[in-house]
Amino acid sequence: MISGKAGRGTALGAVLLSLLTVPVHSATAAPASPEPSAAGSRAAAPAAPDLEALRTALKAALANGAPGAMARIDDNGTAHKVAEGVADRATGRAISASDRFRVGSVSKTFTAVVLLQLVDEGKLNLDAPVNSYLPDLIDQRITVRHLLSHRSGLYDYTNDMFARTVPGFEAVRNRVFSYRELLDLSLAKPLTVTPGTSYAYSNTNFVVAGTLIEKITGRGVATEYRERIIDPLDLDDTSYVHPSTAISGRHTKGYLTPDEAGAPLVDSSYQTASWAQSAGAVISSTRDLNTFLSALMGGRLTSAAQLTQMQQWTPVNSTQGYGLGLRRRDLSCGVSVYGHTGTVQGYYTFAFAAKGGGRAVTSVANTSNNGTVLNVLPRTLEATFCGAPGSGARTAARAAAPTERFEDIAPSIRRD
Ligand code: HEL
Repeated sequence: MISGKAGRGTALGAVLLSLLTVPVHSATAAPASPEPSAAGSRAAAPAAPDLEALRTALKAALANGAPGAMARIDDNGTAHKVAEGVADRATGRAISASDRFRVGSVSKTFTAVVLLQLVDEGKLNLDAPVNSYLPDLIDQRITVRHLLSHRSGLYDYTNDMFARTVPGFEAVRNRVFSYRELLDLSLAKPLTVTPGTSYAYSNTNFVVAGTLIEKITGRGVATEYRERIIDPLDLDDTSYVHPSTAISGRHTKGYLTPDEAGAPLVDSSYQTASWAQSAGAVISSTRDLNTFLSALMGGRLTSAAQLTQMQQWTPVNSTQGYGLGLRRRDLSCGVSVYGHTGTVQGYYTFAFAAKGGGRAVTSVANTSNNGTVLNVLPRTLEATFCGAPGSGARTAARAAAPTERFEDIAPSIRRD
C-alpha cells in the first residue's frame, strides 16, 4: 500500500483484522472460477509488446468509424505511445496518447479500491448485507460483495435510459441525478437474478457502492478518489468533476455513433455523466490508468488480502471473469490480464495490467455505440501482452484464440 497519506488509515491492525476475516462464499454464491493455468507461458519471459500490431489495431478502429484511437503501454518503466486519427473533427487536431478522456466503467475499479481500503481499515465487511450500513435500502440478501461482483441482481436502469442511443443521451446529458433517484429507477423493476447466484452486470451496483462510500466516510466519492488514489499516485490527469460537464486540459473529443446507419456522429464530449457517477464518471489519461492499474496489481493500493478478494472470479464467459470491480481477460497466448473496460458516450476504453503490474496498457477509441470498433480493441491487449507472432508467448494456444465478443448494451444487451 502507499503510505504516509492522511485519510486512508490502513494501519497494520486493520490489515491484520482483514486477514482474520477473509470471507467465505456462501452456499448460494456463484463458484469462483480458477484462472487458467497457462503455467508454461507465464513462466517464460514475457514477449516484447508488438507495437506494429498495436498500431494496426488502432487503424482498424479508424477504418470502422472511430475518428481517432490511441494507446499507451507502460512496460517496467518504458512507455510506448501510439495514436492514429483525430481528437477533434472540427479542427482536425491529431489525437495524442496524452489526451484526457472519459473512462466510463474503469471508474468502477476506483470505487472498488476505495471500498476495499475501507475493508482494510475495519470499517466495512464484504459479506455484510448492504442494508446493515444503509438500512432498508435494497433487498436484504444483497451483500457488499454481491454489489462489487455484479451478483446482486439489481436491475440496470441504463438499459431503459439508453435504449435509444442519441435521444437517450441527450435526455440525460445535462441532468443531475442523486444516487437515490438512480436507485429508484432500478428498484422499479424486479431483481434479475437471485442475489449471489450469478453474474448480471449492472451499473446500479456501483451506484449503491458510491452511496456506501458516502455513508461510511461521510464524504463524497470525489474526495475519497482524490485522497486515496489520485493524489498518492500523482494522477495529474485524473479527476471526478461530477456534475460539471467539463473535461479540463488537453483532451480528445468523444463522438457518439447514432443507431441510424449513416447518421452523422454526435459530439458527446461534454455531459454531467450524472447517470453514471461512481459507476462511470472518472476522467483520466492512458498514463494515469496504467499507473493506477500497475499500482493496484503491484499491491500498492490495498492489502494483499483485499487484492486477493478483488481476484475472486465470478465466471463471465469462457475467457473472462469478474472479481470485485475488476475484470480478468484470458488472452490467446495464455496470459491473463486484469483491469476494466469502459463505454461512455463517445469513448471506448480498455485498461489492463499483467499480474504484478509490470506491464499495463490503456487503449481508447473516441467513439462508442459501434460494436465493430469495440471488438477491435481487444487486439490491443493481444499486441501488448502476447507479443509478435512467432515470439515465445505465442504458443499453440494461439490457434484456439477465442472469437472476439461483442460487448455493448441496449438494444443488443451484452454485458460480458
Ligand atoms: S456497459 C459495458 C461497460 N460499462 C457499462 C458502462 C460501462 N457503460 C454504460 O452503461 C453506457 C451505456 C451507454 C452506452 C452507449 C454508447 O455506446 O455510448 N450505448 C447505447 O446508448 C446503446 N443504445 C458493460 C459495455 C464495461 O465495459 O464495463 O462503461
